[in-house]
Amino acid sequence: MKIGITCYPTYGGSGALATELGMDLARRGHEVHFITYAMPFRLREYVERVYFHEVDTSTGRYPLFEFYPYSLALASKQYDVALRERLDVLHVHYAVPHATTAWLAREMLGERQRLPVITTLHGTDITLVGQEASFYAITKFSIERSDRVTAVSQFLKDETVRTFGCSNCHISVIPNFVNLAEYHPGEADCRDGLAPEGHKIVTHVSNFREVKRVRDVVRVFARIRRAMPATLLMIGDGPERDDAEREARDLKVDGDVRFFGKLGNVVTLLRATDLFLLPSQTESFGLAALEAMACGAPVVGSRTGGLTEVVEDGVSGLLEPPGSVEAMGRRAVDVLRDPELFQAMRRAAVDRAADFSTERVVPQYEALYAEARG
Ligand code: GMT
Repeated sequence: MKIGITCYPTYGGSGALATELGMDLARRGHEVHFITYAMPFRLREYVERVYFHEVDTSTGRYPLFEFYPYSLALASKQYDVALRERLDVLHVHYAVPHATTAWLAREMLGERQRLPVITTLHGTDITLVGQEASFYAITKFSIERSDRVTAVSQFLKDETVRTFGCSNCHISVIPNFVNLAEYHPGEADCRDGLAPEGHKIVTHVSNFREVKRVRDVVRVFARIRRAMPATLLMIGDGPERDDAEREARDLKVDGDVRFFGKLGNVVTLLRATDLFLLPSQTESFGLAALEAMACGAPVVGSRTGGLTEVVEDGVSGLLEPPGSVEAMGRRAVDVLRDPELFQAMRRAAVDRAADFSTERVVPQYEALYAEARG
């Protein structure tokens, strides 16, 4: 099949998932065409049967435009690529504005070429952005006009139905997945240089937006740090980073917190991780948590949204209500202090991640494409 994929190319779960999907589809023999404004961050090198079509954002800066109409440029590109490459399907990730531009591209093709549009909902496109007054009607319209819609968790499907009604759309739940050939526990020396000898390694990966509660990450870590030697690896960047750094100084743990900024590949650091922290306000799935679990790191996080469909409380991780830093810290310390419990939880995290392997999940997308083509 010839598959077009549109996603956000920047650091974020939806772009990461879309890129992993494209790469795996190519491994399975499909031809994949990414259509977006920059090379997706996880696609930095040549992969057979994968092509990248850049939406030009440098032209069209006409003085009349105070705001560049990116959505129109994207729709035109999706239309061009679909026609030229004879795409069989167009799969867009994150509804705003991708489901809308895909609908436009399909309308432009009209009778000339059938182009089924598949929209995957990822989270904040439904729980935050899509609900804003200026986007609500068009998001609902575009979801309803997609040929197929998927959500990355049951939570997100329910949330979409609750928020938008979506009487006409049949939403399939296809969970996020992890490539176990790459994400697996590391050897003993994988921790070298990351933290002083004898330190527990605690990690957080996100885009440091408000919804991630990154100050809570630092607060939970401070409770662990009070109980034992430990180092916190903070990976990513975003609007809340300064606050997180200030919190680390205020709690006097800044000497044991390392801020790495954005990293293209986090697997090396995840393999060295003892515990992964994700105390978000809401999380439709928690792809970063799944990748950490595959590397053998139990997750301490929020009992919220789709995270409860990934992490089993008390088995492969620990879940507490958002904001419960005291409980998260206390339970994290209990596990880290008990080598037997910790090893059991580590094994359970790896086992749980295997339920979401590429091999189990990607065929579900292939089947959906085939169904959409009819
Ligand atoms: O908020 C983010 O972390 C980024 C966002 C995105 O769309 O890039 O992530 C959402 O999609 C991920 C991939 O499906 C999910 O794993 C995240 O849980 C989800 N984020 C939220 O719901 C806050």
